[in-house]
Amino acid sequence: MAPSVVSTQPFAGQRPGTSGLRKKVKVFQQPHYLENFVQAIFDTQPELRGGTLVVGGDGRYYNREAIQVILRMAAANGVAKALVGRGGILSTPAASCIIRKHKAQGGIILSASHNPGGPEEDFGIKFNGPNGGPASESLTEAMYARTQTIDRYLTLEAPALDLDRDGSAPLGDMTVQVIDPVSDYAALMEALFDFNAIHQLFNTGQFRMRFDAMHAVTGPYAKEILEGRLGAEPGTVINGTPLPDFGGGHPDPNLAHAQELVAMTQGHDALDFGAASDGDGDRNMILGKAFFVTPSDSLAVLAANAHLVPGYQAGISGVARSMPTSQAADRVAAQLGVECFETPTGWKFFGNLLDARRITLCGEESFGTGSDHVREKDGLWAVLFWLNLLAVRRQSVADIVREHWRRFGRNYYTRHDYEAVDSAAAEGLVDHLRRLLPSLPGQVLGGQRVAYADDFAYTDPIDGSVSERQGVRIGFEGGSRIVLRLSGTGTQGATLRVYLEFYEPDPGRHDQDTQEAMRPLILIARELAQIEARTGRGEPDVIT
Ligand code: VG1
Ligand code: CO
Repeated sequence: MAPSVVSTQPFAGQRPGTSGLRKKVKVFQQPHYLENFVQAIFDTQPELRGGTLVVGGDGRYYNREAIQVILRMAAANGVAKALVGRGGILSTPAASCIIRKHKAQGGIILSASHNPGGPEEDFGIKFNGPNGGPASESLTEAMYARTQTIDRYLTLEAPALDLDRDGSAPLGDMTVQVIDPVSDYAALMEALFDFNAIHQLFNTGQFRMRFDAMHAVTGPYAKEILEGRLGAEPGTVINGTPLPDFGGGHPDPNLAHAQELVAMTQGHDALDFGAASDGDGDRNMILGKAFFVTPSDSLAVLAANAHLVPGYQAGISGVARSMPTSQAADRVAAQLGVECFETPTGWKFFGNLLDARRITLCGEESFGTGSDHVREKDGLWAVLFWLNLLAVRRQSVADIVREHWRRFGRNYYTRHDYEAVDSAAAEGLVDHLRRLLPSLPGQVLGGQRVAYADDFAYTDPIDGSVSERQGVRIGFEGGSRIVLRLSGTGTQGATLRVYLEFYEPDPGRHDQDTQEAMRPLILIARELAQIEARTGRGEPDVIT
């Protein structure tokens, strides 16, 4: 089988966003569209020649077809071995784990994460490097640049491979090995957490939980780990079979999209613990009995309690959070006497800090938490971490969080999303804010004085690379913040994200309703950014 060279022409717009290239399935189905981007990966990643490539995805519509295309192109581009998850399935954190464990030169993950799936919905592709983490900004820029000059790609004429049975088969000069998508990942979890303690917690019969896989990739992982290895009752995992259209929903674990699970944690028969993960398994939502843990608080609680978990019992070296994430973790880091970093949005910015062992834990407000065990955020990992804490501390989720607030103060936090906004209007809004920034410091808005106002820029402390224009920050004396940025993962118009935070040290004021408590700040943000006038939207589409 000799590789064939196919002529092609560049497509506009193949620039990866916050997490890979995401477009409508219909866009990816255009002849040569996927191929061009995949060839740009091979052209910018010479280490893959003669190396090992991990391939898998979240099971969404077009996953299997895309994997066959990628495997033929990998063989034609001289990859020696491809490791593919059975059925084309690999969660994002499992792919990261497998790249590291098998010392692969990289991995291609097919996912648009929490975006809906199906013929009319979204598809995505991202490249992770040999450390198991998302390609850096300079690498994704190099890929993008390559897509703009590409004139050929390499592939093989070959029939589709059977991806549903474990084992090896040749494809040209490459070996394709179909592997169990779960076992390496499950073994890693078992090495980090006290499975006996969690098993005992389930055995008490006093503890009831559900894990909502949202018809997405974590179903098989959660079933094997929670029901199989930890002895949770059968049926603990709900919506546990990955479906190409995720059952028609948004596989996004938040209060808006995981309502079925949220309802189970409320009322007279409420669960003790509820958790959910997203399309590709890297996000998590943590719920207690009638209690929602904000992702920002979750990171802070995990950092404060890490020493109680076997994998982190020696302590943590540092913490990092994305800029819009609340400053709750900063307070823990200060008390532990470890470093704390503020990075731009997106997991790729944590990679260098993790590789350099400057941080052990990191997280984002967007339901992402993780550690140095892989180089991606990891939904099931966060759930197991919480279960381990519940088993050791023998307290409810709410009690653990309330105690945390008493100790560190509470960072009230909310995010308001305005989705599918006209792109020009959204750009105009951000430009308007940027122009406003120099005049804000010192001004008193709604009774609070502005301490600083800037467009966030980040200098990576390890390689010195600079990332600018990462979101508008307005900080007040006393710790409140308003942050605004445009999403880099959407596929339709623009999504405006408004992040709001205020700090309350007084334990007597820790039980306020979040939206009520944040009202003054919400109004300041709307007015400053002229949201309604510029976008025509009076209220956000999604509040988390
Ligand atoms: C969003 C989140 C960001 C996250 C990214 C990928 O990006 O805000 O924190 O890293 O999604 O997550 P944006 O640019 O839309 O705000 V995942 O689970 O969709 O891969
Ligand atoms: Co995701």
